[in-house]
Amino acid sequence: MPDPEQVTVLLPTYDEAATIGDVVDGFREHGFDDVLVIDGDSGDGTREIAREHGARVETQSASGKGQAIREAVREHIDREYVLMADGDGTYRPEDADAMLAPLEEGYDHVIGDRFADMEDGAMTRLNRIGNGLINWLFGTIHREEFTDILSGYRAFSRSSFERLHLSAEGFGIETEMAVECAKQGIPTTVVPITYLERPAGSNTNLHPIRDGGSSSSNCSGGRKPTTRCSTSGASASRPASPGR
Ligand SMILES: Nc1nc2c(ncn2[C@@H]2O[C@H](COP(=O)(O)OP(=O)(O)OP(=O)(O)O)[C@@H](O)[C@H]2O)c(=O)[nH]1
Ligand SMILES: [Mg+2]
Repeated sequence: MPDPEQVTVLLPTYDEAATIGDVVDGFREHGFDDVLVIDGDSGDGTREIAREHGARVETQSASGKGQAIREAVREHIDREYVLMADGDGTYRPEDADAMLAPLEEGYDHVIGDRFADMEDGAMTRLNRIGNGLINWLFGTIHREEFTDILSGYRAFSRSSFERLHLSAEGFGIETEMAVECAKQGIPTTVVPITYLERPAGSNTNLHPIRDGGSSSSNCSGGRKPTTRCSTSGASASRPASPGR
């Protein structure tokens, strides 16, 4: 597993005052000394709480989760690896080691599979169905089995992120990252994680119809021609040079 000193934990937030303190504490207690909160100009004190709990805090220059992630990685992170999660307490710092380990085994992008262990109430029935359709569509078009392309728990090398052509402003960013990993032949793998229900008192930013629509349209990869890349089997594309 990479040394925590090589890793920045990246947390995009918009109005997550109810949870951000515990989330920052969780990752710091797990040994990560650089926790970056990229905030969408929250009005509920998210940034102040994050700072009090020891995070580095930046306010994004525009809006949307996608824009926030792109700006954060390109302008505010210089470490080799990024561990991206949400600020709403749905992803566990305890899964961080498993997420990061493949980055030293030749993979450049890791997707946390929420369906491996999903807490009751963590995802609505409608969202489960939408996720299933989007993952099926992605697999059919790109011939890659990434299992859970909408997952917000990701680990990746900063150098591989720079190779992705990303333009999604909002929640389409996860789909776009998966599409680009397939297109650019980025060695990608999937690891099982636990997905928790949002704690009481925190509110979703997701709109299932609007955001589901943008994710499924991103699935095809827009106007660029679809290229296939090598597939190693059930759940991953092979690293270019194992054991790196
Ligand atoms: N910086 C930034 N973060 C955002 C923005 N919109 C959402 N986020 C954050 O992105 C993360 C994912 O958003 P969620 O609302 O949890 O979306 P979701 O996980 O698909 O939906 P839930 O099932 O309700 O948790 C959270 O930490 C949000 O606070 C934004 O415009 N800017
Ligand atoms: Mg969430």
